[in-house]
Amino acid sequence: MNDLALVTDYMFLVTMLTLAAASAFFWMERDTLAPECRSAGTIAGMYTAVAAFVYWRMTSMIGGDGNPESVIALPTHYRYIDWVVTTPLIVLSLFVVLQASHERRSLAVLAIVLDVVMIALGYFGELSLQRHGDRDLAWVFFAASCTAFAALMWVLYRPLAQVAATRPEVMRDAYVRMRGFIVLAWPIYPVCFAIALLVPSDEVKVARELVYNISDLINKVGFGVLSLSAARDASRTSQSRAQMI
Ligand code: RET
Repeated sequence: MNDLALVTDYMFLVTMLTLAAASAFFWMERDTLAPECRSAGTIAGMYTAVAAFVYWRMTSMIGGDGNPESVIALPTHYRYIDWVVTTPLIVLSLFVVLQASHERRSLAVLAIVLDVVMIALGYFGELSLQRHGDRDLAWVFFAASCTAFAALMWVLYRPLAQVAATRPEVMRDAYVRMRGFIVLAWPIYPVCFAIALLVPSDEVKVARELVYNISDLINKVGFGVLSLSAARDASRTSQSRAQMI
């Protein structure tokens, strides 16, 4: 037994429970919003529910007894299955908050494709190392995945900002907060990936799982709260506008 592995074990459980509770909260809260703002709550409930389920699977696979072996043996594909489903939904929330997913459908599709490509290339990088022990190939996939990540950030910062400029202040502010959250919180994932490639030790592997757990919690529950509060602000504005008419 080791302390780091024990904390990591517990964190799997804490993350799963918090995600499940958050998902119930987001879905119940959506009904308190104006009809055109409800998708924000629906989507936040979806990505937290999907992740809670994946965490339930992962929690049942690790021993829960602080044994680092079982944390290290956790199949990586669970993380990637979670991310490939949930990160596009997170990206979509930015379009939803600007009510731009219909008007700028091709831009939304581009952002989602870039996101999925980023996750898929990262997975191939993991596979090249784990299955073939090919560190160089893993770096090539890492670089390609980082390129997709940069392109995604460009889409969120440039063309989407032009859409935001045509929107009321309340939506614009929410969009700025949400894209700021993404650009600050997402880079931890490639950093963890690179550290694990540079320092191949069991300690680092366990620590990486712990950091992924905490980051997933912040990026799903924290981001969900942010987008729900944005939807609530927009909702208040549209309800007061409706009352004036
Ligand atoms: C990988 C591979 C290495 C290069 C890059 C990556 C990016 C991962 C990201 C994951 C985001 C996950 C989130 C989860 C939410 O709960 C795949 C590690 C760039 C950005 C936000």
